[in-house]
Amino acid sequence: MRQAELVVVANRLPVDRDENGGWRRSPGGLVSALEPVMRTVDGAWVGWPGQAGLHVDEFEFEGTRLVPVTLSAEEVEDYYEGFSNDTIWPLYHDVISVPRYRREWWNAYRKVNERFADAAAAVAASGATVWVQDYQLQLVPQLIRERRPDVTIGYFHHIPFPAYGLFSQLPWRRQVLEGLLGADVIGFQRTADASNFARAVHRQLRHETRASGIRIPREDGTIRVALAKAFPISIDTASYIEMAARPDIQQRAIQIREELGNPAKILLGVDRLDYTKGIRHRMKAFGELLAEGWLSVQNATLVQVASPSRERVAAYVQLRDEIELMVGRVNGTYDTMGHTAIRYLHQAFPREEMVALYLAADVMLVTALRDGMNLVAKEYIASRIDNRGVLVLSEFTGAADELGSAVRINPHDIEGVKDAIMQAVEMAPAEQGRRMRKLRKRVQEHDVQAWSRSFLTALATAREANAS
Ligand code: GDG
Repeated sequence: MRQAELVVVANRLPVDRDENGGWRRSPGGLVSALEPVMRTVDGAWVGWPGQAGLHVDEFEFEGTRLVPVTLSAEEVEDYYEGFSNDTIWPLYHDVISVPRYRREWWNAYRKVNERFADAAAAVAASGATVWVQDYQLQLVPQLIRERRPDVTIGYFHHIPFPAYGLFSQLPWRRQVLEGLLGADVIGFQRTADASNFARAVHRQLRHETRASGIRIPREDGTIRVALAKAFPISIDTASYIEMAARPDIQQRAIQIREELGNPAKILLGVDRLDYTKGIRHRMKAFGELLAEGWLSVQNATLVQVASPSRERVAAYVQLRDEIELMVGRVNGTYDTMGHTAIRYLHQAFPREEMVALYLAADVMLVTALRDGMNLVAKEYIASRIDNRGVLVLSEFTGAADELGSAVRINPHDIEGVKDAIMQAVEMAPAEQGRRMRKLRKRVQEHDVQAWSRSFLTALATAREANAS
């Protein structure tokens, strides 16, 4: 088979197994971001097929070569659920939950990162571009560089990069920084993340950091420059606009409102069930507004989609219990036969249903305590082709850097969240339109295709700079 000019390396392949043992395209934003690029070059995608112990040979899917990396059940536990989701995830989200540092997990992480790097090194054509995705694979850039000094390497970090005071807790902080520095371009969601990274590199490795990049001395005395910079990710905006214009989806939005008993206002939360998303803070604020009589179940319902996530990690099991206790209490106190306070859905829905929910929602609540970007906020905006609806947005999301016309909140300040919810519920249509038009302009001009283009352009520039 021909070697690939562009190799994407991500924890997951862009496909899911279907009932018949075949493959279907997974719905993620990254997949639609890279699809146009992959179609124009000889592309390959290296990733885990999603099932422990599943061994599959490489195969071609919709014109892209897919290279599966096999993980044993034990590796899924240690590398994925352990080090990725119980060490790095909580640490990088400002220790909202306590990170666990276990040496077996780190050893598995290293070993699995090597396997991904081997697979990528084997498929890349001479002088190819390799683009590594996210925190599960932080060692891969350097491991690829060691194997294939001829390729250009990019890395994009989808989650926050924490301040040095927190990052320095990590027993393997040097190895992680060295792993990331193997890339020519290291992309982050926000400028603050890129600065935190540069500072960690300076404190730990003493490399000089300039505006033009981080200067890494090579063994032969020359310098290699790695660029650490913000490339805020976005969504496939056109596909949301298209879905929002579909009569069947608009009809479904009307039906959702009817099924909820026609409340005057529908508030909506959509999140993976994750402790970073501030679901409890949002419910607390909503519950207090009901208790104090500012809202009633006849005039307001909160729909909370909490899609199942990482269900074998203890912190997620506990969070689910806490949230479900809270929903039970609020609903038990305020529900009537015909109206509910919180319609809680611990389920995953098709994208069409999500867009119908976005269309039905008068107020979208994004109350994350820490979030790399938060695509839900952008999806809501893209879907509001009627220029109505209000986005309440936590300032601790990457999205807050771009979406200045949202109603901003500090989710820790429950009184502030209550005020923001009331401001959103009572906002006049003209004011909604004024804000929504500005927000829509941003997500239309800056979609996920623009994101991948700008990253790949920076990578091409870095290649030229380091070659000269
Ligand atoms: C990470 C970073 C960063 C959710 N439930 C359902 C469903 N979803 C979709 C949403 C959205 C996506 O999942 C979630 O993306 P977010 O950005 O909100 O959050 P994370 O999953 O934490 O993503 C984050 C992102 O990476 C990209 O860089 O923004 O900060 O944490 O697209 O719509 N989709 C469907 N059914 C569901 O039930 N179909």
